[in-house]
Parts: sequence; C-alpha cells; structure tokens
Amino acid sequence: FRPDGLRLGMSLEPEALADLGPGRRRAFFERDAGIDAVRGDVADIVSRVRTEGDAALREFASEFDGVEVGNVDVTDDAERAYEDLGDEHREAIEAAIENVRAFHEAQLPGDWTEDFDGRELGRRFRPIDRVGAYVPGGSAAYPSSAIMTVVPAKVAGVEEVAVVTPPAEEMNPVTLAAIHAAGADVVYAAGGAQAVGALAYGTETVDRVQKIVGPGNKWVTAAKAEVRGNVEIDFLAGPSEVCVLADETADPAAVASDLLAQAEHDPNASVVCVTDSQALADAVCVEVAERLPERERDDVIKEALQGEQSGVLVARSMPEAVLFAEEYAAEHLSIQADGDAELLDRITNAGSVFLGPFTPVAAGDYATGTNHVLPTNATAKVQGGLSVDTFLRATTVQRLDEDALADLRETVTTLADAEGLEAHSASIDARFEE
Ligand code: HSO
Ligand code: ZN
Repeated sequence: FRPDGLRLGMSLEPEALADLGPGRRRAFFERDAGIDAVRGDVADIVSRVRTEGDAALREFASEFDGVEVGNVDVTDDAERAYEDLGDEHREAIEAAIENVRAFHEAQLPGDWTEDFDGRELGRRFRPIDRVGAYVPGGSAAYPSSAIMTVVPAKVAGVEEVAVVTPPAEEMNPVTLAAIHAAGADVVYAAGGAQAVGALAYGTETVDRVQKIVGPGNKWVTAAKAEVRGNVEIDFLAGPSEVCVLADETADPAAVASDLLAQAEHDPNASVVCVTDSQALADAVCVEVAERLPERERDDVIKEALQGEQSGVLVARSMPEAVLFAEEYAAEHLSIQADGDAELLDRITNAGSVFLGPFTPVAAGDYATGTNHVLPTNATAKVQGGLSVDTFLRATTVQRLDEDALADLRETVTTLADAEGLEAHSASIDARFEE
C-alpha cells in the first residue's frame, strides 16, 4: 500500500486508462486473494483438526479468537437468538430471506426427458445430502452471508445444512438468528481454517460434509483450497470488488458511495470507476474525498482506495471503458450510463450486474434476492456465483427401444472394436441373438 499520511486528505485522482503502466494493469487485472502466504500455516491447522478433532478446534479458538469454547455445537443458541431478536432485525431478516428464496426458487431446474430419434434421454436434478456453509464473523458481522448460503441450499433440497461461524465471548446475535431463520440444521462455533478442516474431515462434534461453500478471509479461502479434492467447494472467493462503468449522465455521489461501500469490506478490496467522462471522474473523486471522513470504517476504506488495485479511470471512449470492464471481470459490475442495456450486451465477464441509478450494489448485498457470494479475482470469466445449481447434481437417464438400439448398433460396435473393447460390442450384439 501507499503509506498512509503521505498525502493530505484523500489521494484518489482520476487517471488516464491509456497511461496505466504494466504493473498497474496487473494490479487491476490479476487481483490476488493473498492465500499463498498462508498456505503452509493453513495446511498445519487443517491437519491438526483432522487428527485431533474437537481438541484442536478448542485450542485454535483460544489461540486465534481468544475464546474458551464450551459447546462447539451452538444450534440451540442460534434458535434462542432468533426468539430474542427485536422486531426490526427479525423483519429485515425475514424480508431478505423472502426475496432470496423467491429468486432462488425461480432457478430450480425441472427434470426433463425428450425423444431423440427414438432414444429417450433426460436429466434429473437432485440435491447434495450434506453441505457446510462458512459465515464470517470478525470485524464486520455477516448475517447476510448466512442467508445467501443457507437459503439456496435449502431451496435446492439439501437435507442437512451445517453452518460454521467464528466463536466469540458474545457471538453476534443477529448473525446467529439469521443462521437459524435461514434454515440451518446445525450450527458450530468454529472459525478460520480450523472450521473448514472440521467440515471437511469431521470431529467428535462436527459431522463431515460433502461440499463447503461461503465467503471468508484468506485463512478460510486457503483452507478451502487445501481440502478441495477431499470435499467439494464452491470456489475461492477473495476480497470484494466493484467496477462502476459510468458516463457523463451518472450521478457522481451515487458512484462514489458505491465505491466507498465495497471498499469498507477489506483493505484489499478493489474498487474501480471507469468512465469516458473526465468531468464525471473529477466529480467522483471530489465526492469520495468529501464522503470518506463521514464513513465509520474510513480507515479500511482509505486503505482499499489507496491500493494499486483501486482507482478512477478515464477512457477515451465508452467502448474502451467497456473493454476494461470486460478484462477486469468484476465480482460486481455497476452500469450507471445511458443505454445501460446495450452496454451490458457487450459484457460477458461479471459476477453480478447492477443496472441504473437506483440499483446500488449494497441492495444486492442484502436484499434484492440475487446471491452475494460471487466470483472474484476475474474468475467471473469462468464461473458464476452461488445459486441453486451449487447444491444440485444432474444425473442423465436414457432408454432405448429395440429399433433405437438397432439404429445405434453399427456405430457402437465399430467404435468399441476400434478401442479394442470387444465385450462392449458383444453386449450390444447379445440383444439381437435369436
Ligand atoms: N459485498 C459482499 C457481500 C456483503 N456485503 C455482505 C455486505 N454484507 C460480497 O462481495
Ligand atoms: Zn458488500
């Protein structure tokens, strides 16, 4: 990071996209979750949990969270937290759950069968049995992440959803309540790499799961990378990102506030505005400077804004700005520009897209209904975020009648013979023996 205090006030200034050097382009395009630095330590933690079970969970809770954990299983505490919750929080949680459930129910694929020239072929979708979700605690609490992980799993029909969330002297009651309200079957007070290890291998208390999902810090993410292969994972999610693609019609205050919002997640968050308008870029920087001191988490925000991975960039044209956004492949892409739908038509790489002046990214973070567990580090080029698909697997099904098999006979036996697999051919021919 550029050291704090070297500049007076806020340092954000518009930069010409065309002038970015190779190092700076790399900072934008090859964002890094920082997991390599902790891989070794994480491997040790996971292996200790694997061999020592609950005892290791307790020891790491004491060492890293500064908490002496009594019961690792806090399912009942989550239910109690829900019952004790004030109306305001309960209503907000229920409203968010409702919207997330509706959107994810709409994604449920139906089983289908179709006739392909006499071959009856189809796909059926069934849920995974046991899933684990990581719900972060730490400097911010994340009840919303409980909703975004548990609700889609339950909509998909997952029988047993286990949630792990970091222990604390006083666990965040809203997080616990949201975990319960979202429909978790069991809740464990475990955080960090050790929680991922417990879900992957099981302990005396924690039943192992078949797939681990959810966001986390670099320790959690490195642990997911470590256990991948033994257990399925969703993907490796890094610090939050937003790219705002804007033109001169955008409201600078709205753009600035979206940048400030995602920047407050993490000092390594990457927040970018790319625009063809020098006037808008100038105005966004002014708004950022004016609004930053009003924000509670201004220290985190400032670090994120000062990082090489953040900036306000001026392109020579909207097509050039679009190319940047496409290469950046944002977790969140906000388009605040005239003809936003046409601009979107030229974009293929984004985790979630927010169109127009009244669609702040924060609305999707909590309550539009879309999922906020999204691909970062430009992995939006190859995958989408959490959805009901994450919790389903597809099985294909086929049935042939005699004529359909007769039609296929020559094709199959020729290829089987070419592979030297004569018994395969014979299994076809057997159906035609007198
Ligand atoms: N923007 C985050 C999700 C979140 N925001 C949770 C607020 N709470 C995902 O990158
Ligand atoms: Zn957010």
